[in-house]
Amino acid sequence: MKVYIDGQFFDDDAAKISVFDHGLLYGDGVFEGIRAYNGRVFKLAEHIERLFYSAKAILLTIPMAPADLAAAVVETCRLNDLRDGYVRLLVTRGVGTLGLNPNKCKKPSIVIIAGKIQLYPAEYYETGLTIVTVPTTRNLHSAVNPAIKSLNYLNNILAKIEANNAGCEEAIMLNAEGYVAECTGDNLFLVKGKHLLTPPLSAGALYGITRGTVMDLAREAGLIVQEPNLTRYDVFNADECFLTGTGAEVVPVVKVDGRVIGSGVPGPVTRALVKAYHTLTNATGEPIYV
Ligand code: PXG
Repeated sequence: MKVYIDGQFFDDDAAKISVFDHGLLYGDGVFEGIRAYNGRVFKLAEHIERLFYSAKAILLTIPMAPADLAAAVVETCRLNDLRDGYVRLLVTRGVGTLGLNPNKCKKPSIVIIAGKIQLYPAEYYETGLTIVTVPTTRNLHSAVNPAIKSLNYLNNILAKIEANNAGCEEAIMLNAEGYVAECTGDNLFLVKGKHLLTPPLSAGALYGITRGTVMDLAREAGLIVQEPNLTRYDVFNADECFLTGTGAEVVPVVKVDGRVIGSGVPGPVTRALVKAYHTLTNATGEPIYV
């Protein structure tokens, strides 16, 4: 594998970042998780845009123009003969002192890893996930804003550990007010009649790129897409429930906190959206090989 670091490519074992990089010392940095399908990078411009928004929010100047960064992602995929895979793009605050002051970090580092992704087992898409609500709540907007895809994912990692301890792969995270925010690495959707519902970004959901894509696909399919505040009660009484994310794509949920959702099997709307999403991922995106 060839890993991109600050304009150069390194073999796996030579691809290293300093222990004095504040990305490691403080989780000070931002990242994106991107998928490639069928020789194309899916929604690349959207991921680059979100990376720049995250960076702006933490006053991190990415030392590269968006178009050049997008080209570097494609180049990294090409050098690794990637047709279907996963790209981790990150920007760290860079090497600094042992104090947390980022002003001591003179040069942010850009890393691009193009590899394979560990997917959920295929059976989950057939039978649906069982998930739980966990005690760790989503970050407050007044703290590290949940819209920032920062290198400090500890809050979500704690929620993931709580999910795993309960024997589940994913977990619903509520916000501090008790409304549903999202899952640890996925956005949450409900189907209720002709309506497709997902928590608003103000509830603490990440501005998920798969979320946006699925909302578009749902509108095209004639569903009424809304973003109301949602509670666990709404989840329990939905017709269908599913999660979206770059890694998970569109994955059905059939049980939440011991309550069976709808008929207990992945529903027709979820199945149709899974199919529409696959069609789109296979046919669109930034070409890697021209
Ligand atoms: N919420 C959170 C907190 C996320 O981290 C999503 C929602 C879905 O967003 P996208 O833009 O991907 O639709 C994410 C994304 C991983 C992994 O390694 C995590 C994500 C994406 C890809 C891989 O677990 N999280």
